[in-house]
Amino acid sequence: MIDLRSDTVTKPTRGMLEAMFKAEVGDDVFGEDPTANLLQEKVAKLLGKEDSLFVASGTMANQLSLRAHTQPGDEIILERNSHVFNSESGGGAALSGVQFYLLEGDRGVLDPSRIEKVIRDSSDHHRPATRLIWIENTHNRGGGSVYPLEVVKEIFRVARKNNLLVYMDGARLLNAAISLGVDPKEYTQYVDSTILCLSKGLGAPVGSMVAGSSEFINRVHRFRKMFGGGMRQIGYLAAAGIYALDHHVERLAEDHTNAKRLAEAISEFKSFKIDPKNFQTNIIHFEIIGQGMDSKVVVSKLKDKGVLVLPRDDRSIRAVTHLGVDKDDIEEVISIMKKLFS
Ligand code: TLP
Repeated sequence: MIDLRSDTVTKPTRGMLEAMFKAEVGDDVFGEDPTANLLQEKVAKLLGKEDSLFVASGTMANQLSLRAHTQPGDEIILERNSHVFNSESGGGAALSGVQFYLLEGDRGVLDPSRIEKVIRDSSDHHRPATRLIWIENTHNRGGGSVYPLEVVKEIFRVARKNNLLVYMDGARLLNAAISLGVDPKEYTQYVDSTILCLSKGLGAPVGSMVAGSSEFINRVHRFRKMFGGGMRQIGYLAAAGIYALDHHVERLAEDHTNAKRLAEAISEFKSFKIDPKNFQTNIIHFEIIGQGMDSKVVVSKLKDKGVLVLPRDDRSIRAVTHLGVDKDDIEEVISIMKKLFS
């Protein structure tokens, strides 16, 4: 099977498994896991923040950050297709008691001037308190779209002017940085806190990192414990994360090239519509325009030929490249699709 459903399907490489096998471990709830401590220092340095913390998943990283940054009743400004709003089981309402002010983005990317218009008047007690501007980079449902640095800088300026914080769901932050050819700190200098997932394109089996000020991470740490996310000998998992950061960052560019190649090939097929220019990283979306077909049909025809993709809605499909699929696999997918759909 060539699995293009998500970059979460990656499995540890041999080198990663060896690094995990050799990891030195201790009880992380006592703060005594040397490999977890090393990973946390490494990520704080990579992202230019005072501290970072290993947590179980991207969802947990987002939810803990939301809880640590806000009070119940606060309002968060975010894009309407954000992961935290659509795909985290209503956690923002359930666990933090916050409400969301949704804006429409351009393939997920928010316009700073529109953000500024919806910030609440803090002197009016009828209004909820706007607390946080939440951006997602790359934006998953936007098609792996990359925030331009200038836009993040301007969002930060608007936030500071209005006494607000900026948070980045950077599950795929390194895809964004690699795509622009910049150091991730170019982004993180303009956000108060961010996450980074180790178990997506980076290929680790488990784990995400939250990074920010020491005071913020201390709060996140407390909530991680409260929500049952304190884990013991996590060095085995942290070792996979360290290996991923040492070996799998630069290669994200290959995933972007493979996604671009697939998008360009699909744009030639009569049954589908896609503008390859819209896809800068490892996620592509294509619309079904062929008669008598819908997403279910396309997904099942591809599955019969050994290719897995995800339906987005009735007439749209998502495909994601990652370290488990190489250039030859992509050529194979193109030739299968040519036979089925061109
Ligand atoms: N996205 C997953 C699934 O939820 C659909 C995927 O396959 O794309 N932020 C962003 C931007 C994400 O895309 C995801 C996962 C998360 C957070 C949550 O990460 P996990 O799955 O580790 O909880």
